[in-house]
Amino acid sequence: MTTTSQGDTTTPAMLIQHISDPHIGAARHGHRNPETGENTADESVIRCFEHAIRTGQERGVAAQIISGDIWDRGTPTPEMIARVIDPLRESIRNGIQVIAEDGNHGRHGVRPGHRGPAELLRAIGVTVYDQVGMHTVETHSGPLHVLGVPWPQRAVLAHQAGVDDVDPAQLDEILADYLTELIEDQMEAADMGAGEHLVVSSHITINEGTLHRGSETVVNPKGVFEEIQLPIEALTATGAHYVALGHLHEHQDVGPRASYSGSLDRLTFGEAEDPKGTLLVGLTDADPTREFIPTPARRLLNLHLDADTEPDLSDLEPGTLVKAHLAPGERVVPEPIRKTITAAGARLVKTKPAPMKRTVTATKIQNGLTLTDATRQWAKAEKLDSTTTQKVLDRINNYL
Ligand SMILES: [Mn+2]
Repeated sequence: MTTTSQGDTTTPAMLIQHISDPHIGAARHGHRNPETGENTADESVIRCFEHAIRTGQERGVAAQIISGDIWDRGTPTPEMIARVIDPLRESIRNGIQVIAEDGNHGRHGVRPGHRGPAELLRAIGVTVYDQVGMHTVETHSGPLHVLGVPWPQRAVLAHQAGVDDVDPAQLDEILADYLTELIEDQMEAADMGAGEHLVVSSHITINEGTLHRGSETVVNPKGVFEEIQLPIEALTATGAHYVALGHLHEHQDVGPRASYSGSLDRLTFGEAEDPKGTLLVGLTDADPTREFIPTPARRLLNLHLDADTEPDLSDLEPGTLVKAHLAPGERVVPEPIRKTITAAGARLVKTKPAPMKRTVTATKIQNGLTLTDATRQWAKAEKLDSTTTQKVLDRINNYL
């Protein structure tokens, strides 16, 4: 457990848990577990989710806020729905308030106007937001106000705002202004007592150049083109004690009062090195405290045979999933390395060949050049040394 940043020394008035992007049902790089018959990727994301929810219960949090992408798609199987409902029902039985939204993945495959899977959680007492709105829940530590700002899908916002016939280049700016006004309207209408806490929860991309997307763009290459972005100020200007962000899968703080807690598991090899977990957030009158609680995320290893053909694999832990980056010219992972991986109880799940060596360059060749001159130009563009150039010319001359 590490504290990512320390707020004021004031004793937290309320402890909440920020969870995001569980992606239940994400089967990437999974295989059938012979002991259980289940997909190992399914098992891993569920293990992370159950661990996160149980940790919040054990630490006696007042609320668990899930900032979107609970499921990997909008049409989860009944079993995947049950795997989410079971632990959350336990939280509610323990007197924990649960607040959640669908996120972009929860909307995929769901018809406009139809309910996404998160809506099913309402039946067990979860507070679900599907539009910009304030929700006040009574926790065991007092009232908590949660301003929900769901994933800002461009088409949905444009429809809501009644925007048509505008310059497409200005559409996003118009919609960002519209969304910011919706947030401001909610704050003006808010009824908050002195000393009460406000949290904003949103599945959103904050448009700051320093942010890292993590695996979100890989698991969802389309979604980022369907959304609009907001500056963080649009959310922090509410005066919220904490802004719980979801959507970007890399855990990162956005200033003293906002964080992406990050996905619960490692979904792609791009995040093999990233810590995964949830945040315990202590709400105070000043900046919140944030404690990162790691989840039992699966181990992924990028094996760079392109940099080292005889890597030291003595530390390889059982269960590790391996992606081999092949050396140039190799087409398969060499047998001894494959054997070492298997003997360690690890598993080779992906092989990436080195990029093809470029052999021909399109050099701009003028009309009327002799073959010798054209060859010299090409050799220069390819930065061939004089000896090699001469060899090429000799070979050509032999054919002439
Ligand atoms: Mn996500």
